Amino acid sequence: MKLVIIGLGQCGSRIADEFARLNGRARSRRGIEIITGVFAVNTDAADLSGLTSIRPDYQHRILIGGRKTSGHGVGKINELGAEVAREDGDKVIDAIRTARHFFETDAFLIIAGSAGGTGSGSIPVMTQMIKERYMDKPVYALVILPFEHEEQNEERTTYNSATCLKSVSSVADATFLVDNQRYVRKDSSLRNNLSEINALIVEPFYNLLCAGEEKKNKYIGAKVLDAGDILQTLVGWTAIGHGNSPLPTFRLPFERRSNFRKKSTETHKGIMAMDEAMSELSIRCKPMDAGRALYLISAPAREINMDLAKELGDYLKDIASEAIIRNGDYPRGGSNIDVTVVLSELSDVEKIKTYYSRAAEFINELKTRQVDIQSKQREFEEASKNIPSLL
Ligand SMILES: Nc1nc2c(ncn2[C@@H]2O[C@H](COP(=O)(O)OP(=O)(O)OP(=O)(O)O)[C@@H](O)[C@H]2O)c(=O)[nH]1
Ligand SMILES: [Mg+2]
Repeated sequence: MKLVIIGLGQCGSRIADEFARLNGRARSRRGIEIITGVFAVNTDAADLSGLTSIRPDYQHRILIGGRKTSGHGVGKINELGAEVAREDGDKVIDAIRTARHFFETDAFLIIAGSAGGTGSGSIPVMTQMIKERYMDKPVYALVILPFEHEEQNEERTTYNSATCLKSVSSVADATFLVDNQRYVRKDSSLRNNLSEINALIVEPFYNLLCAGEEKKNKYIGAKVLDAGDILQTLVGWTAIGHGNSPLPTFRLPFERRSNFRKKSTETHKGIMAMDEAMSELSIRCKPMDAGRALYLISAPAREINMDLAKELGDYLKDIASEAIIRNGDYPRGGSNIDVTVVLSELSDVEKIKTYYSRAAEFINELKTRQVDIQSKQREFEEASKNIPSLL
């Protein structure tokens, strides 16, 4: 499957930069392309020049809102981010057309952090503009939710996230949710290392996008997971994850022939990898709430067999019993069984509901504060009523 990637704001641009590297890896290691164009869009000129892998020209690193922000960002006001996107979004639409292999694109993936200003405000607007312009291609959003410490310190963080999520989910074909905080738990030393978090965020897309693009027979699975399966799976709120489990590095030749013990070891390793994928999903959610799901097994050809595929299918059906499940196998990779899982059409996501209710409280508080301020101002004016003015 081939994507056009558009990163908005600092967070979105950096993750788009990471996708550019992912495509470089697919090209150099596997000789295939999974991305037809990568663009970064920001109101902040300095952030755009800090990227490393996206082409360094104004058609791939696009500055918007130059007049309003003088190239310094919108300072967390996502309404301003939305306004700037409405005014300058055409620059992005024009740039997309220049992508050399644009006609091969299966879908768009638009990325932003929900808590800032530029990305959070512009992602719903850009998604809508691109959908109107390219009606035949699905547009997916990848939204990065803030760290817990950001939510605790700043009400705007929650408010921006709520408005961003409500708006983008109403226009995007599917919205991938990525909770920054989940990546901190995986390894606490990552807290300050956003670039390592970004690499973890894009990793599950690697095999998923590569599997359907292979041309050589030996890398084509018995059941190929291609763009059609992915497009059919992605609807509404979506989580993605992957896990892997190492295979023995050395095996005697006679063990190659499938015997019962080897099969059950592989199945066990496959289940372990799927377990990891489920517990490392990009957002905490209940598999029971998924209306659609997919899994992809990637492993050396000799390790993939019918039992493994069936066991993983049964396992996923057990925990996501309401979901229509699609699957595939991808005979690639060296020393791991790798399992990618996508849960989509989620009917409930606790974290999003919390954003909505906290933002509603915040709006009420703002109204009360406003009334307070106005009455204090009136008192002040009243007190100065009998004082002569020098003007
Ligand atoms: N995973 C990840 N999160 C990031 C990164 N950069 C920023 N964030 C998160 O994104 C949110 C802030 O959004 P930014 O992208 O910095 O804001 P912006 O869209 O540039 O908007 P303004 O700077 O306000 O104009 C916070 O929740 C950060 O934790 C990054 O490189 N990776
Ligand atoms: Mg910024």
